[in-house]
Amino acid sequence: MNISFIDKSLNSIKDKIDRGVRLDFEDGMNLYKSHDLIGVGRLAHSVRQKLHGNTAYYVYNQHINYTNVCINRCRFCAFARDKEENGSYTYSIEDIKERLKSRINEPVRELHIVGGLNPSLPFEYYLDLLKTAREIRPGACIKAFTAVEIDYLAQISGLNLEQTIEELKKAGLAMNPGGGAEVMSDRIWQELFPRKINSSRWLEIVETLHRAGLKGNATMLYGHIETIEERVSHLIKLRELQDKTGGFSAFIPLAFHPQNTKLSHIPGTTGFDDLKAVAAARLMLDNFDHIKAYWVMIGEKLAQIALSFGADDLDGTIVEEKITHMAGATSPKGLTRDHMEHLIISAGFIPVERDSFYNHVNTDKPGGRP
Ligand code: V47
Repeated sequence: MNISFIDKSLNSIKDKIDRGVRLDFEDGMNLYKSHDLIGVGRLAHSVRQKLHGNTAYYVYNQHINYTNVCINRCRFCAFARDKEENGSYTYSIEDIKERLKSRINEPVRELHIVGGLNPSLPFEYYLDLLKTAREIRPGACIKAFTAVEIDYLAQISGLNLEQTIEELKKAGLAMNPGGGAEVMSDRIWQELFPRKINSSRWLEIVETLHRAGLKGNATMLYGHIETIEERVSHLIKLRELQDKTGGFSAFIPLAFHPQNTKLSHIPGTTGFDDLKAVAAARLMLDNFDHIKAYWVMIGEKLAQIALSFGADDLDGTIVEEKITHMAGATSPKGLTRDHMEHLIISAGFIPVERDSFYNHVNTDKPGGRP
């Protein structure tokens, strides 16, 4: 493809992409430093089109944040509370049953289940949670517990890490969401989330999950105190693990929302940052099949545009997102399937409803709809 760049340094990156040569750290830096957003976006779009043509994915999902009580108290988080603090909550298994049953007439394909590290909950609670979800929603994939929660569960289960994962799998765990790594840098770990596992433990847990046969996602929380060097290095660490295990399904850039956090003085990300994060990820993560534009964090309008900047997936319909909305997100709390498809079609793509593993569902209907 012929692309005339405003930023001529993108020519050498294009040349590497054309020759199938992996981009290195310096290329990643150049992508992030470049002000030629359209040029970077066109490069990312060409890679996205090769992989997925005009397809744009979404999933019909339900989020359950079972508790916001958390001992980690990360400085970027507006969701967590201490046990006795105003606004703290923990769902009982009965509450979770009710939440699942309240949407039983909807074709939910994926349950996204994450929460804080609440010392009042025993390991059996997590097993019951999974078993309950599987019983009420046998047709949905249970995508639950980030590496941070898995590490914690291994501490309270009385089992080793591998055995803990096996028990969770037996109870219904099928996949892991990508949160918890934030930006893999010791500096950021010490400044923003020193009580949480560090990057080497996060990588170790995720590798163990992948080796146990569980696919998962990866994320990067950007737009706070990180440097672009740290962003590029984060992407390269993910790419190296993916080379080893092939266990990552999608990458999701997460735009930092500062409201109600200890970092509320930091301005939120800009549209430029958000599109650049999607495009740079598409170009650097050459061994990831999917890049999600998470509409909850970047808004549905920008997520739609991100489909032409390297993203191939808008994530899900959701309905009750809490983590970002407590930090000031102004996006809706959920999208109807019609609206999701409208966003995709009006951006020139073909909507395909998927399950958690990117199998197409409802394929007999145009646009994958029942
Ligand atoms: O790990 C916390 C982030 C993550 C804030 O795997 C914040 O399919 C922005 O991981 N501003 C949880 N972000 C969300 C997550 C996720 C979301 C959607 C899909 C998937 C998937 C995973 O949210 C946390 C943290 O990185 N987060 N606070 C905040 N103030």
